[in-house]
Amino acid sequence: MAEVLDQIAKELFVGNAKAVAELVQKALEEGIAPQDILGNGLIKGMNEVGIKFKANEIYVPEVLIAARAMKAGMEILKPKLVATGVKPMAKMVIGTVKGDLHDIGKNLVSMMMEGAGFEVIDLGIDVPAEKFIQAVKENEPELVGMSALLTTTMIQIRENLKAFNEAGLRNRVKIMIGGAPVTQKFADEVGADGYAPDAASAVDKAKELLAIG
Ligand code: B1M
Repeated sequence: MAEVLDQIAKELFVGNAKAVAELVQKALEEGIAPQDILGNGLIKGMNEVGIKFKANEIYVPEVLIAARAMKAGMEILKPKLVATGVKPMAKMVIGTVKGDLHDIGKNLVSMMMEGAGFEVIDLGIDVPAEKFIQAVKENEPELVGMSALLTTTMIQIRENLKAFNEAGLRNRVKIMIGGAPVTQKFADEVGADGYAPDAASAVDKAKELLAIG
């Protein structure tokens, strides 16, 4: 594998946004295919971030800095990927539920999902059921993610699932939930398809739910 791709992965892991952007440009100039740069450079680096984060060897600030480096690389790469018609692995709509303004964890999940090759449509915070539903109708994602940080707002997830059922959309998407007060038990109770305790596990769970290798 080209040396420049290893360098991209390494610089992404340490969060060096400037170096990542320059190396992506260099890789393109060397004639490396955009999907190779994505898979064997950027995503490879971000996977490593996920592994270390899950193992508590690095923490939220490092992940945020790595995600910023990923973004810098993607800004250069995205137009080339679009031009070569490379499709994202899958599409995900994500948001923090109605009444809840916490978004740090949700943003981390979004970044890790993007880092893994998903297209993420982020609806932001305080997202009512109708907005999730509208976004699913408009974007036809395979996956919907709901984040809740308060015991008073996590019950909103139950309402959202009801609304998805009533709109006849429940079987069209997989629904993954998370956030500090959310548990697997709660996910089972409300009938969500999956739960993930952290952003790196969210990527694994999403791939498992969508049967992506
Ligand atoms: Co708030 N807050 N807060 N707060 N806040 C908590 C959550 C709280 C535990 C603090 C406490 O009392 N000890 C408490 C909740 C108690 C409870 O309900 N059990 C609380 C409270 C009470 C409140 C207010 C009500 C305070 C008040 O006004 N009286 C108020 C509510 C506002 C509202 O939402 N309506 C409030 C406000 C705020 C701020 C705005 C000041 C700020 C949020 C800023 C922001 O997000 N932009 C804030 C913050 C920062 C926190 C704490 C300190 C940190 C949360 C955080 O970002 N953690 C928090 C205490 C704490 O957790 N130590 C607290 C870091 C983040 C990376 O972790 O979000 O858990 P987390 O995300 C993880 C996982 O949970 C998971 O992956 C992430 C990364 O690994 N995950 C998912 C998250 N979403 C996922 C989705 C998935 C999968 C995994 O699939 C879709």
